Amino acid sequence: MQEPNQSVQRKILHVDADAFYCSVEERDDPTLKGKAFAVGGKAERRGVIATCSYAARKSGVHSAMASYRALRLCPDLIILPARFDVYKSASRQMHAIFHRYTERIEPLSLDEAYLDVSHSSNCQGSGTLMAREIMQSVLDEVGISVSVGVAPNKFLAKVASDWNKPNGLCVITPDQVQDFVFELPVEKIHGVGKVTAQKLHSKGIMTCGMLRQYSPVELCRWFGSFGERLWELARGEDNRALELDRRRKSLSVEHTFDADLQDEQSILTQVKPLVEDLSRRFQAIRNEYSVTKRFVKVKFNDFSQTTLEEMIESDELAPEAHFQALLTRAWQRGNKPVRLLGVGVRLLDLRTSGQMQQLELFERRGGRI
Ligand code: DCP
Ligand code: MG
Repeated sequence: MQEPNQSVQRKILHVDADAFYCSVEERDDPTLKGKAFAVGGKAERRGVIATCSYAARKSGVHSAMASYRALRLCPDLIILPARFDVYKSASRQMHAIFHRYTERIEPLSLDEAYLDVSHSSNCQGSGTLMAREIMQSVLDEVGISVSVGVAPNKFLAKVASDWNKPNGLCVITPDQVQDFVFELPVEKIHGVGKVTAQKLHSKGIMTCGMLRQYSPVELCRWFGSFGERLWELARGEDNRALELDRRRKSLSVEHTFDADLQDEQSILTQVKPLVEDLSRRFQAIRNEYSVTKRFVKVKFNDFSQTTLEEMIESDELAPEAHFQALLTRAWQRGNKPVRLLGVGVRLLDLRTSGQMQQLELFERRGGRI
């Protein structure tokens, strides 16, 4: 569900827990305090770091880094296995706190959410005071610290929550927006990844202030349709409403193998358990979605990767055979040993596509009348 676009001044909070998994681990084992530690997979099983403590970050360790590399950078690093149930429960507690302030919440991940408090009467409507209370309540009740950004839109609220991390609060009031954005490095802009940032830097554009010298036409010539968006964001404008109910667009499972798969045959034998896992997960949501496409992902031993997808035809063979055929084609693109395989499906949301009502109607007629 998307709320209607309003032109009224919004008051948005972006809340993001600090080193989330690690904060939860430290809460449950205070001897970890101040130490370089991480949550992730074992180096000898080719695991990766999910997150690491701020002490570990000083050595250059970061999320998504291979654990063996993290240990090379930081030999004393303690790597703990993930306890997802505990993190989920901490996340639920955080959300219960958010709900005291507003029902307009857009969750982005377990530890991160936008809150639209434009119409909240708590704290006499002060976003700053609500942010302080939320930080304190999460600390008291969940036992971890969060950082909060307060701003008139989503783009700036997210930048702000990162500004004074950890345990930081950053407020950008409407009259501070122009000054704040003027100095903002372009890589902080929502949607600007490494490639776009490099392209901007190569033109000498380092900050949003510099970006403002260019017209939307020029920016569109360089960046396609994203150019127009860049033009707006460089002025601190972002009219995106909160997505209050984020629906799934795809479902996938993937596996990193302990040892590289060397040839096509060994790849094909791995497809069955992956597809079974995917089917099992799909069962849980099959009343709400139908599938439109299947896709596969192959990551080679040099970390390059490729994905391939195809429409799902109505008269299909066993789905496993389809995934096998697709994986073979994807593998042939690199023709190298493989460290990771993934299989997935793109989903059609039956609720928003109107098919749910039809299905319900059909079932009621068929079943009862
Ligand atoms: N996570 C993960 N793999 C990644 C990135 C993150 O498993 N590549 C998990 C672990 C993080 C959690 O998601 O604890 C939240 O991700 P964040 O990006 O918010 O990172 P942190 O909360 O760990 O640190 P920060 O203080 O920078 O927000
Ligand atoms: Mg976080």
